[in-house]
Amino acid sequence: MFEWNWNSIKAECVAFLGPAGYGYVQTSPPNAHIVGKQWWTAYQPTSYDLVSNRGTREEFIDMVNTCKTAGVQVIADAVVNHMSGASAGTSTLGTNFTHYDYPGTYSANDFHYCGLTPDNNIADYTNRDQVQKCQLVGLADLATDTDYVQGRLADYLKDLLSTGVTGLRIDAAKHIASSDITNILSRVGPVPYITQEVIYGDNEPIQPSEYVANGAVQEFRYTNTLKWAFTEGGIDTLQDFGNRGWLDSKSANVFVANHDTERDSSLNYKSAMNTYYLATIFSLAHPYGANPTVLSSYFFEARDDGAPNNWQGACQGISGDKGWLCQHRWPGISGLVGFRNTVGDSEITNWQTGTHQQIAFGRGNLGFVAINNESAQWSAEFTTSLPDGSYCNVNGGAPRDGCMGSPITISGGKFTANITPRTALAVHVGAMAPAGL
Ligand code: AAO
Repeated sequence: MFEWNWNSIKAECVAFLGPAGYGYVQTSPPNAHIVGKQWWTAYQPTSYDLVSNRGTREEFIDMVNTCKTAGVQVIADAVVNHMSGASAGTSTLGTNFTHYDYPGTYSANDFHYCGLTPDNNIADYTNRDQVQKCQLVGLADLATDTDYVQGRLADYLKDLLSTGVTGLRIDAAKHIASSDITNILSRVGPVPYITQEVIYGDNEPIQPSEYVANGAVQEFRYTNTLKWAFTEGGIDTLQDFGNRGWLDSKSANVFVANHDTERDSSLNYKSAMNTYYLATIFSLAHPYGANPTVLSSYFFEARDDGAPNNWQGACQGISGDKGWLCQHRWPGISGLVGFRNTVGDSEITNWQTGTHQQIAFGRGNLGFVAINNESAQWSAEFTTSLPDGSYCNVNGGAPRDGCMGSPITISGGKFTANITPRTALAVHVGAMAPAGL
């Protein structure tokens, strides 16, 4: 829930996320940061007080507890590689800082001065020392290899856990040696879920696989490959991710877009011809990536555009296409959350293709999905391993009050369908059509 404030997430856990079956909600960074309206101010910490543009410590704790009661655990985005990029300023807490001095938290000897580039900034991603000891885009680089910094970061993470948080996203993990993260986490104790941002780059020495001992790792090759497949390569190339040299499925945190890639490189809500929606349906239906993430974000014109409406996430009531996008509520996305919860880790069965941009597959005998990423209708007979019966098409959303659209009748494992251009169909045993439909 990129940039949503705590009160809004709290309300959304009860109103939608819990009932739809989302297991976790990931928040933007909760700690104090530089002031400003740009979204990325959140990625320039000034201290570990939980006072941000998104709310106070009390509001954060209230949100975490309410979400947990609604069945949704909370992942906090932990910015632990660096402090601010400013030479001096005031924080969201109202205190003053300079680039290498954050009174009460860090002072000059807690930072790396890499001395490897003229401005101490990373210039060459093929140089491991630069990536881990120089400054990422001018952000004061914490000496995460020192006892004090490791202890201070562990204290912050312990404090987050004490609020009830059970998951952490480790921001810019590539810029911290994996062994330093291991050390910090050993001081924290068990953390139920960790995902680390380690962007795979061609010819870079630091590999995502170095980090799996600490928890899940974000697999950006998946993000890039989905864009390629849905826009040019063909989605019939996406049956198997097992032998590409990527992260193992159980360690891979996958997504169609995150808050950076939606601005820079991946499919996003502006993508033509429904490819973003269909790719998200695919990522929830396909078993690769034990932990798929759905981005919920907001309309933007320029890269830096900050959150609308004073960070007050809302899915209704603010002028439609200029506000919060609420992707987590899109019927096909929330419907596929129920699909994924039902099919669990079942293997792919009954893989079928039409053209290169038309695929269908089952998940054991529990679910079946067909994706038509083609500008023509896909009329076919599909073979499934599902029990005979009448199913709701959950691409229309969760069937709380009956199916949206006509039910799909499976007989002898088979059904026929006319799938309209650029749409999908998904059925599972947890969403049978009510009798009489
Ligand atoms: C802001 C201003 C800056 C200013 C700075 C300091 O924009 O102009 O210098 O303040 O005053 C966010 C924003 C930044 C913002 C920053 C701080 O994105 O614009 O800077 O907050 O406010 C690298 C890191 C990765 C990082 C990414 C942005 O490895 O960790 O850069 N992401 C996280 C967050 C992000 C945040 C920060 C870190 C900082 O998710 O929101 O920044 O806390 C290659 C490398 C990657 C590298 C990228 C971009 O990736 O491999 O490691 O990410 O380049 O430099 C293909 C290639 C792949 C390539 C990718 C690029 O996929 O295969 O190699 O394309 O798109």
